[in-house]
Amino acid sequence: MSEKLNKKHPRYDSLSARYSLEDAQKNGLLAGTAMIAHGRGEAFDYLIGEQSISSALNATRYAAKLLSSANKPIISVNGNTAVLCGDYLIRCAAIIGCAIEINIFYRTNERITQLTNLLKNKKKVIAKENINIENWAKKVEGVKILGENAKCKILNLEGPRSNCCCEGIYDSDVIFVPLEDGDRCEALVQMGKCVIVVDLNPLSRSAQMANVTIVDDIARVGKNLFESLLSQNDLQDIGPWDNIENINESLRWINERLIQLANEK
Ligand code: PTJ
Repeated sequence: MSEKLNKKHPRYDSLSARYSLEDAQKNGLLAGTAMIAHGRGEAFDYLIGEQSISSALNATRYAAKLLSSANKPIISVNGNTAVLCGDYLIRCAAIIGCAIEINIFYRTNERITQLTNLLKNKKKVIAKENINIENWAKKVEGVKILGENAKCKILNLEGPRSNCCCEGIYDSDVIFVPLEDGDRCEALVQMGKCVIVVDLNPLSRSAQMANVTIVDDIARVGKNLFESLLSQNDLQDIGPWDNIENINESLRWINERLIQLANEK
């Protein structure tokens, strides 16, 4: 589907994301409700202006700093995230030196296996990239893709969505977890983890619960996070962090944009 798209199309990014999700849905990688979740995100992205606003860029830079200095960082990936920015998150994990855990809300063994294969195949391609980082191929090959042997439980959470890997999410101190659900985000915070979420809806429960909230599209965040990790020097001056104030900044942005749009009509 995506090959038919003209790169000059004004909605190229948005349409190619939709088509990637459509293909992935047909191949059984996504949850049945994945498109609904994506559509909800798109609505907020429209209000934001389909761009990474300064509060989001600051949160992303702070996330890069936290992930780089953590003892046991982990990147958690669900179906939508793997399809929309699996490549960039593998690059980020290679720089951080952490594992990626496939941790999905609608858990089936088939989906875990398919998403594991997707990321392992992406790793092979990314390892061959000409990126100016010492031992790049080795670093990429070293990124563990966890998720299959989920023998531990996220505390205070019922059902299969509480399953996680003991050496991954369970043991982590800093967790990057895009498009998370509110209950699981709350449970992870209660376990004492530093939780970084990505959510286009600044008012969602996960956005409000997290320690660091990036109000931005996951595909843009993947690229921005990678660039922040590459330029470590720029990260020194960030923090202390006021997450509620940063979320409020994104709400003020949306508010001002709506007033501006209304005045243009
Ligand atoms: O692969 P699974 O089984 O883990 O399922 C993944 C989904 C996303 C279907 C599942 O986690 C789910 O149902 O999520 P929710 O509760 O609908 O929440 C999704 C949140 O992510 C919403 O608040 C959306 O605004 C937001 N969102 C959707 N697409 C994006 C996004 N945020 C950032 N970037 C996006 N592309």
